[in-house]
This record gives sequence, C-alpha cells and structure tokens, in this order.
Amino acid sequence: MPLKRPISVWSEVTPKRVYLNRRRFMAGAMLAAAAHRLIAGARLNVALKSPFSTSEPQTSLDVITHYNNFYEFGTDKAQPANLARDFKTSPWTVSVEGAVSKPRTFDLDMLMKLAPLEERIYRHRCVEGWSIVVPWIGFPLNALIKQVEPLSSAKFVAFQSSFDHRQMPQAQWAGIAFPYVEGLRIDEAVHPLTLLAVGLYGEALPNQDGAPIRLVVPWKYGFKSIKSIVKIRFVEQQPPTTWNLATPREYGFYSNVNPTVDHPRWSQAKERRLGEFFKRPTLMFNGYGDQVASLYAGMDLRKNY
Ligand SMILES: Nc1nc2c(c(=O)[nH]1)N[C@H]1C(S)=C(S)[C@@H](COP(=O)(O)O)O[C@H]1N2
Ligand SMILES: [Mo]
Repeated sequence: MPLKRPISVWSEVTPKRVYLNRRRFMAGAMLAAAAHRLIAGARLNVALKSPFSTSEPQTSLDVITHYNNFYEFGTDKAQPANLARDFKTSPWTVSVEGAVSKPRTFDLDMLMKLAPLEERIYRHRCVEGWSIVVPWIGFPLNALIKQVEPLSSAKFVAFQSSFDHRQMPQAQWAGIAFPYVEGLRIDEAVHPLTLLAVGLYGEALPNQDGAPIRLVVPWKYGFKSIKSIVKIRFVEQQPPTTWNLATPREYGFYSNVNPTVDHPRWSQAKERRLGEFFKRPTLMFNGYGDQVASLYAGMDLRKNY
C-alpha cells in the first residue's frame, strides 16, 4: 500500500524568488520547531495521515496514560504515571550499531528529521488480555534503518531501553532483568507497519508511554513494543528478549498476536478493549494479517510463538 506523500508543488505555482524566500523561511521555522518538538506536552506537527490507521474508536488519553506497563517504574498499571513523572528524557541519544556500514548515534533532532511524522491509529493487544486503540505519532523504523545501511549479515535487530536505577528505584521489585531488551527479525523491522513513536494524541510521548522514543509493532503482543529506546543493534543471531528470558515457557521470540495459541496459563481467544464491558474476539495478527501474514509463510506458529 503506497503511503501518501507530502505535497510539494510550490515551485510549480509560485514565482521562483518568492518560492526560494518562502522555502528559506520554512526551513528556519522547521528547525526552530524541531528544537522544541520532543519536550513533554509539546504539540507535534503531523504531515501525514496513514492508510494503515484503524477507524475504530480511540481509547481515551486518560486511560492510555494511567493504565501502563512500564516495569522500570513499577508493576502496577497506575504507578508509571506517577513514578515516571520526573524521568529525564533530554538530552537523549539512540546509538545504532552492529552489522551496518554506517553506525551512528542519533540525537532527538536528528531522529525527528529522518522522515515526515505520521499519525498511526493502531490497535494494541497486551498479552494479559486487554487492548487499546492509540493514535500514535511517529515514523517508520525503516527510515532509520536506511540511514545506517545494514550489512547482508544482519538478520535480526536488537533493541535496548534506558535503565538508570537512580531514576527507576521501583525496578528492583519488578522481578525481571533490566535493561529491558527486545528484538525483531530484519524483515519485521523494515516492515512499513513497524513504527518508531515519538508522540500520541498530537503531543510528544508522555513519560509513562515510553518517552522520548519507543517501538510500536501492532501485530505483536504489547511487550514487543519496547519503550524509551537508547540502543539499536543489528545482529546475526536471534537476540535475547526480556520476557523470553524471564519465562521462556510462556513467552517466545515472535509473540505474534494469535487467538489460537493460548498462553500456558490463560486463553488468548478474546480480549477486553479498555472502556468496554463485553469481551471481543482477538483477531489473528491483531487484525493486521493482510499486511504481515506472508512474513510467516511456512512457519509453525505453535512452535514459533
Ligand atoms: N522498557 C519497557 N518497555 C515496555 C514495557 C516495560 O515494562 N518496559 N512493557 C511492555 C508492555 S507489556 C506493554 S503492554 C506496552 C505498554 O505500553 P503503554 O503503557 O504505552 O500502553 O509497553 C511494552 N514496553
Ligand atoms: Mo503487555
């Protein structure tokens, strides 16, 4: 499915000198905007609305920001909203390394200029059995991947969250190892649905939702969508992932939403959309099968759960 492109036809409708002046002005304005863009609560300018967005009702901002899984800031759903309040997200860098020809450390301004920001309204299905619909703002992970030019030996991408025990004292009680780590196969990472989110509901990400930059992989259980990313590494072997390390019998590497493969301790056939009373059936690949099922052709999804 082709993404809509920004319209840039000024040169065709405006005299050249006016056009150049306007362009210089716009470039200045955009630079000024970029410097402020990712401060908490800052409005983000969205250039593109995505054809991948669902038209289902969006979960309220209040729920999205007060019912969180972010174990670094506590294991209760209400804790991250309070305990991540003062988390320092600026300055911030994401180091991109490993099997690439151009390893690089990106600061937030560089990340914000990689691609036009898009709104992506995605379903999010947590492995615990609840779901939400989130109007994310971000850009395809693929835009970053293109910059570093992966080598052909790069078969997987490993992600690492920020971890600072002084800012995350609750983490010691979480019962999982930190820093939180996740991974994708390279074809999953470059898939156009795979998003690096920097905002939601029109503003820079709230800390509890993974500020300043997090992954969103809508056809996988929510735990694959790693928050507050500081490192991305291209590797040859399947990398370790936090929930697989913690409980390998319960959580595999792929973690595709699959109503026919139950968690060992509960069914995955249904889900509760937060804010709704009745449960609804869970869809294969969380409803994104048309776009992603081909990635898993020939794989046994009971074994590769
Ligand atoms: N670093 C980190 N990333 C994380 C988690 C976490 O505990 N730590 N929880 C995951 C889980 S289980 C879910 S469901 C989503 C929740 O994202 P949300 O709070 O923005 O809805 O974040 C995922 N990313
Ligand atoms: Mo989750």
